[in-house]
Amino acid sequence: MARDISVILPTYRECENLEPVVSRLEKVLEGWDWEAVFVDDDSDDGSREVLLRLARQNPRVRFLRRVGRRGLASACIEGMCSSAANIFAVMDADLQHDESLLPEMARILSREKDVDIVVATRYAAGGSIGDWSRSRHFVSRFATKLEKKFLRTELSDPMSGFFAIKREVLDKCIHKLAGKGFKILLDIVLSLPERPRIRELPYTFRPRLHGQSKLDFIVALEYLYLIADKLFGGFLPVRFILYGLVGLSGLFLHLLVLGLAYREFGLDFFLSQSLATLLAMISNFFFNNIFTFRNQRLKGSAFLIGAFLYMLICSVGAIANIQVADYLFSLKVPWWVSGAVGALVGAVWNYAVSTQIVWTWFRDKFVSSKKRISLS
Ligand SMILES: Nc1nc2c(ncn2[C@@H]2O[C@H](COP(=O)(O)OP(=O)(O)O)[C@@H](O)[C@H]2O)c(=O)[nH]1
Ligand SMILES: [Mg+2]
Repeated sequence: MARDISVILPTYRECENLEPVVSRLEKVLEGWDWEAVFVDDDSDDGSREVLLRLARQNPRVRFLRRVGRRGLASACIEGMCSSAANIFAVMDADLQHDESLLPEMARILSREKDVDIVVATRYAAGGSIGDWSRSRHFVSRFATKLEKKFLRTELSDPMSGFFAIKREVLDKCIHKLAGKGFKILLDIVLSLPERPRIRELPYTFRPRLHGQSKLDFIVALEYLYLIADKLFGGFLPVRFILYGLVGLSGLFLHLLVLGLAYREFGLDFFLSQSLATLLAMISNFFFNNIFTFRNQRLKGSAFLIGAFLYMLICSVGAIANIQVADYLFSLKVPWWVSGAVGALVGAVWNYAVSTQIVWTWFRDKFVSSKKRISLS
């Protein structure tokens, strides 16, 4: 017998919220055949002990422990895949989502044939977004506008993390899901072959009582990444676009330093180009580590050794760069064209080799598998 509804709760360091969330579910879902699936990414705050106890005491509670990985979207997907229910509701485990909406969600999806997904929304009439910080407000509104302009899913709150979906609807898109980042709802809606029929239920987003939000600035990046992936992913990998953008910022810095050193301070062209190359290399490593390879980000000693390795590899590119630039300059090509062509020659080498060596080979060898947690 399949349960009526399975509530999937992704958790990371929510130790104090786990028991209260189960009691609230018991209250609101009385009369339903429900289960709660907690998907915890190996939290180190004692969540595991609490979840084990809850799962042992209460047959409605299940606990899926993931190790070596982080990521809200993939946690939700795996939680749904582990369940035999016909309706899945994805809900945060931090008590910010209003669980009293769950019976209505289950009612709509079990009785109404023409609804695929029910979304609890913070923006529709009657809904509110509680006590978010101003930056979070701004990011959320910006992302929503972006989504409305480019993707037009007709979701009034595309960043909502509280929704319910029928099993057969999920089945239609499960192989296409990016499964990355935080915005699982948008991922599902954009991966379905046809526009899903959506019903929205407004609610008030509650303030957090215990624990901390894991999503703030990063939420914007992940969200933009998902939108870019859906827009261009088919023919141009987003990582390549990011590498290109970081490279452009490096080129800008390169020309700025070159201009200052050569024109303003009257240094020799060869020396100026070398200095510009070194600074651009450091800046490129830093930003690639934050943005382009954020899923494999190097930290602590791995960051320092990785930076050294990156510079070593890039110095081969840099030698080619400086030689080419110096040669062009000697042919009376303007300083800024010589500098830019040199930097481009170096960039091709850097991308090809450093990607493979620094963020793949070195990381696999140096960073212990426990620390090598990637956001998926
Ligand atoms: N399994 C898992 N859950 C996560 C991860 N990051 C956040 N969560 C959970 O996802 C839910 C929403 O996260 P939260 O930080 O409260 O986001 P906010 O409400 O948007 O500030 C909470 O239940 C978190 O514990 C993660 O990497 N893995
Ligand atoms: Mg929250």
